Amino acid sequence: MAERFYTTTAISYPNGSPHIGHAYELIATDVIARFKRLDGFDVLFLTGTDEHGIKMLQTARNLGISPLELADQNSAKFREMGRLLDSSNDDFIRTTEGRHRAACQEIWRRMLEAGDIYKGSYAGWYSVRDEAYYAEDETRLAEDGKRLGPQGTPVEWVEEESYFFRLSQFADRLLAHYDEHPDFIGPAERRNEIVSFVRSGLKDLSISRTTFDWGIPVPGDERHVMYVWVDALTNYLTATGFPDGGDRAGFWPADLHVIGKDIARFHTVYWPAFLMSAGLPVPKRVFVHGFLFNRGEKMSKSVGNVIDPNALVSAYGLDPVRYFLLREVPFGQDGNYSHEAIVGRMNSELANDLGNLAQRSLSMIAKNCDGFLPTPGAFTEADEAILAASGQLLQRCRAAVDRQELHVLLAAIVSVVSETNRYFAGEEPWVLRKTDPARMGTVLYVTAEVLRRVAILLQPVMPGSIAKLLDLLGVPDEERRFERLDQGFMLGAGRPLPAPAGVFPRYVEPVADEA
Ligand code: ME8
Repeated sequence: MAERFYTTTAISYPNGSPHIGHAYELIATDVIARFKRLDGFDVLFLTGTDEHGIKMLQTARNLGISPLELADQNSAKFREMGRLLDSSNDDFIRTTEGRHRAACQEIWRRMLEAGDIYKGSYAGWYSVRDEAYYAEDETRLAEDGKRLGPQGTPVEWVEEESYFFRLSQFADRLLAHYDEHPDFIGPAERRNEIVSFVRSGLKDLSISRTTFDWGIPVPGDERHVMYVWVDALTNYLTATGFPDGGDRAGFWPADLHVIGKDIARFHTVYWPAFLMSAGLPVPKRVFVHGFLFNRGEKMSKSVGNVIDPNALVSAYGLDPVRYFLLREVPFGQDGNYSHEAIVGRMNSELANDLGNLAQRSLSMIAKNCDGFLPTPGAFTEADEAILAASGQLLQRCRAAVDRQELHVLLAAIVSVVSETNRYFAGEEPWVLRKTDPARMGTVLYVTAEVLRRVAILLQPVMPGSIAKLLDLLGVPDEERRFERLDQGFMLGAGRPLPAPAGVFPRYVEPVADEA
């Protein structure tokens, strides 16, 4: 039976439309899921929306609709974004679903039974208008002596009954876990930050609210709703069928949670502590990616520079956008997006290096070999060198994907494509056409074989365009999995190839309409 692999994105807040940060995370996780499927794993890939909590309630109130209406409208936009981006997620979870309520209530019961939940009171500066607590340093005194919150609304000192989770009791167990599982948090810088945060001591966590009811009721005390992060994190378990079991139960613990840097603590401190308390296994790895900035500026709705993924895809096409986002920014670091950068990558690496190589070699086969893949003669040193370099790619790519170094995956492939271009230029098959047609056939065969290897490995990143390229190379669907990159398997000489066609168009600046 195939080995299982379970990966997730964070679930997004549907209190607005999806932006490029959401698209980035979904695309990256999709590449990992597709890579694992092609590599023979039985994959479960989950994404979805995080629909409870005060933020949703406030946004809905401002819009004059119910929080569920808001969630319905925007969750549909996130689902739509998944389709637009060609995301291969196997499930899309909404935290307002019945299956999720059951899972949250069960994990709560288990934490309670373990003695890790107690009732206490929560105190702080509370804004009735915002329905939110603020820390003292988030508030300020107005001229009339009234205290105001960050939104300028009056706050008052309030004490509220709340359930608490004994997070303070978990520091040692968490530190031991980080120690025994050095790969639990990636990349390493994030791991170090979390370890020092936990070393500095943990406070118990307030995990219920009574001031609003847009959430999952606490079992046995329905005046309380669960703190949104207890609810949100549990989504990963819900999708495996917890607590009922079923077909997906074997997917827990998750192999990989992919999240952004602002929510690392929730996933690497709170989440494993909740699971340890409930007697459940902890996920194997949490990978923390960086933030995407619009030319260095953080995106926010108030700054008005949120990039709509729809706009990007219609400007450049889906696959160039997928490629660009993973190629440009080392995964795990912050990065910038700009029109010039995407056009640069698209035209130099996709249209020129890969697209032209395919177009030139396949057109020569069409013209000079009657459209049949030529039969190669004995391989020269140059042939062997490029075949060896492309033959090592699978191993390099696997290692990169297992560490979520998606930029390393692409860099490895790009370097083989460059090397193949040098090989092709150096062998001058257009000269050989006259002087040594048999040798020309060998060069074209080797080039097509290297393109096959590169294309098979690029499928997860650009599924649509690469499917076309593999069609042009005469690779049938059943030969597109990574097992076909094993030593010994090569393109069958003599296959008829379809008429060549361009796969990676150049980006041309649209000409402004003359008035
Ligand atoms: O945090 N660049 O939801 P969310 C890259 N509901 N990634 C970004 C980004 C940017 N500019 N902006 C946001 C939540 N993200 C919670 C998660 S999980 C149990 C609950 C990432 O809609 C962000 O880091 O604010 C997070 O991983 C994801 O998008 C969803 O963010």
